[in-house]
Amino acid sequence: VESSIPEHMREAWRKFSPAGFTTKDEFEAECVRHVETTLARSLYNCDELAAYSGTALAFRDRLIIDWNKTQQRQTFVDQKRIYYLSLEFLMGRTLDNAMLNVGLKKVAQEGLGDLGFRIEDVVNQEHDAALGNGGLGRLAACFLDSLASLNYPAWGYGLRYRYGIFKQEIENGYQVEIPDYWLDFNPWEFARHDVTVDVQFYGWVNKYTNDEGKQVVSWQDGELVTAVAYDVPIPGYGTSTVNNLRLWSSKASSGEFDFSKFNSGDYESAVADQQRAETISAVLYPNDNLERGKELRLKQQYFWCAASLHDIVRRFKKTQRKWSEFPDQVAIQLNDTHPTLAIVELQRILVDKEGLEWDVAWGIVTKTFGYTNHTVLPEALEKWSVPLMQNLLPRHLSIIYDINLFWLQSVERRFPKDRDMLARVSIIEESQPKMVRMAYLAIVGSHKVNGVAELHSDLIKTTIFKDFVKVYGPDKFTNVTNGITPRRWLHQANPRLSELIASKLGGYDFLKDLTLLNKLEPFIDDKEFKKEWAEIKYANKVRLAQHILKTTGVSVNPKSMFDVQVKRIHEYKRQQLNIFGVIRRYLAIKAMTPEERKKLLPRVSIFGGKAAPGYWMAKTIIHLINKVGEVVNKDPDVGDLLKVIFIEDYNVSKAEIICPASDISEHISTAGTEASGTSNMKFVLNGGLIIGTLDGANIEITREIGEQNVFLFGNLAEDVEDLRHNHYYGHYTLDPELAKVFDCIKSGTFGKEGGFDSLISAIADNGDYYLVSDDFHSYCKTQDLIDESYRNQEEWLSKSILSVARMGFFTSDRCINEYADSIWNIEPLEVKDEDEVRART
Ligand code: HBZ
Repeated sequence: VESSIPEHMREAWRKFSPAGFTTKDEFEAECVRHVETTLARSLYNCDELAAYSGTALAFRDRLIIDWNKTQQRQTFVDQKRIYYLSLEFLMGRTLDNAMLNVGLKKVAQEGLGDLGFRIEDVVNQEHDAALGNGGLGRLAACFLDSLASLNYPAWGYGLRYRYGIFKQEIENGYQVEIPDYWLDFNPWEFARHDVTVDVQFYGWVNKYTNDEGKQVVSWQDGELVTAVAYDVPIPGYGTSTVNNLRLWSSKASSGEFDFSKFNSGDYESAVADQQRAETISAVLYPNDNLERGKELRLKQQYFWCAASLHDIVRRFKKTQRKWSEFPDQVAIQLNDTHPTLAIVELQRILVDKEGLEWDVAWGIVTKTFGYTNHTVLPEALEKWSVPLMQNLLPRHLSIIYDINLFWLQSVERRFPKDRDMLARVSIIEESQPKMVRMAYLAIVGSHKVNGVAELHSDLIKTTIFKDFVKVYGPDKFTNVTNGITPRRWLHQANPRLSELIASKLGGYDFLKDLTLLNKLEPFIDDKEFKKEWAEIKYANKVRLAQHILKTTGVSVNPKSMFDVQVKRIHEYKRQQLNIFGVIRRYLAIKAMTPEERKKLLPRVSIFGGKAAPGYWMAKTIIHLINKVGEVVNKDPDVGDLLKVIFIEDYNVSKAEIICPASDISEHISTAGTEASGTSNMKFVLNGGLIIGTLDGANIEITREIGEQNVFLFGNLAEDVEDLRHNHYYGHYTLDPELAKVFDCIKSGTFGKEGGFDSLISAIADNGDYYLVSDDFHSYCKTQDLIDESYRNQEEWLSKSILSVARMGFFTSDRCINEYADSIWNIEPLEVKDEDEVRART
């Protein structure tokens, strides 16, 4: 490389290359140096935020040393890499995780103590990196952790949104959205102003025959926007591998910036152009499982795909390999259909720019990509209008038409004269306007398609993609059940439980091989162990109770059963079923004599989650929960027997407090709607039991931990269609107990009469699409069973321990190994000793 230091000068270089701190004193020196010089503060004005900054910068330096080493090593060895394309990376906080991953948390804790700070206060200063909506974005973050921890050569590619998911405030029981400007101080990113890509939009397609008689296609004019790379180091646990997450930020292209406007005095419109470019990466779309077809969203998608593909291709070209080797060097995984344009972009690069034959190029493309589907909900399947795409990405649209032509020809050969089949599998939907079906394009352009839990992967094969199974056969479709990283979701979120487990298992190896947890099984009847297990759960509940008191002003008794449902608010996830059940409980308490009440088991119902700002029904559900809370929490008849809490602004760092503190958590989606769910795994791993439907990963969790340890209820996925049909065309009867709940709401018990009519109507009058009434009775009976079970604390504890012992399967390490073996075909690469790396570069 031209920019490397000449051989004879490397000695001096090596002598002064930093090694990174390992001791407490070295940490303190680094921290103080950063506070005093990087931040220009002193011991006279160092608050917790400055202490956080100093600590973060010290750890950042540490990470960078290993990051550089990892990148050098990966470049030198140059084996196949995996590129994970995701519009969302819901990372949460970084410092605590970084300290644990490099094994220096104790050092930092003692060092900060010397400097006058408590590590928890320092860690709490950090702003969440909230570049995601929910499960899909958090999955991407868990995968990055596993990829690094398992030493896979991997890059994440995403967008550097200026505003992450909005902050949620609750005002008079209503959700209010506040912008999340999070970049004020972000020590974890490195702006690479030298790594840029110009991305083109609009313009027109020029097709002509060149001097050699060859058909040439070029995409001309239009406007350019520059993508600037921001790199985020991703450390693995217990390894020196530090991978890279590259996030693109948009700015006006310098080539494009119209200086004549400045010179002619049209300053305002010159600045406006600049702002328009910056808008592309300004904000994360806050919808989960809903697609709205906005042009800016399509711009985001192409901007990010084009920049990432250009970067990947640039890296590949440096190796001077033949194009046919591209799929041996590069695997690209599409996290949902959001990056599907990457398929089209690679085909465009290979055909238009590199001059490859269409079929050769297409062979390379399909070997490179894999596509993960995360939903079967029809309203979430992405479609883009053809006129919109024609205007914004004319060349891509024409490539899509060609892809579709060849695809339909191949279908026609297998199913001659089946016009319906052709119409059904066409990438172009013949609607008004025509639409590009992104999932179909993703399937046709990939060599593997996977769902995220067994039931979900079966469902995509029998419902939304069944014709594709007919054409391709079943082997193209596979399952990789989701998982979570035990580093964050056990070790970091629940350090005492992690420590207790380590004390019995002889160390922390289970964090890298979660199946070792099964060695806990012999302890399910160990009195001393159970006592400690129970104490830890109680302490975690006390901590959550403190958070609740501080943020809502409501005091909850940590001796009550904590019943938690935290996730995005969505009708299919059925928070309404939960709150109706709470109202039933409230009515039951009200009807009791004081003697009867004394026999009851106190409960705290805890909710949390954001509604998409435009999703009226979800916002109504939030409102109802808050109104029920207002009434119940101050009702003297009820006292401690029932409290209803809505935790504002649920996010990753709050999840880290909530998951370890639950006794029972709710995963109660209509069967067949939740692709997997991942919070179910987080709760069980932290010793909570779950109530759930036979949906998503609940089914596999049940299989692993045993039916006797899960509270299952409700109709099965296979029966949903018939039930719905009956709602519309048969005789519909509302569950009588649910009818009483509705009467109570309608009478104005929880605020203004009629305020919740739309919510009730959807169930009572409009077909009850999500089967709330069908499942209500079974839900309530199961809740009663939970009360009974909780009375027997000894048995409850045994269930809790046994469940944790059997959760090994749900580590994201297992997922990543499955993807690596069956989809990506990549091998781990350990970062060797520093000197060896240097000697060879
Ligand atoms: O992905 C979730 C699924 O609902 C959940 O069941 C699964 O466990 C998880 C990981 O596989 N899906 C999402 O979180 N989806 C989104 O957030 C989303 C965001 C933007 C969209 C569509 C979906 O345009």
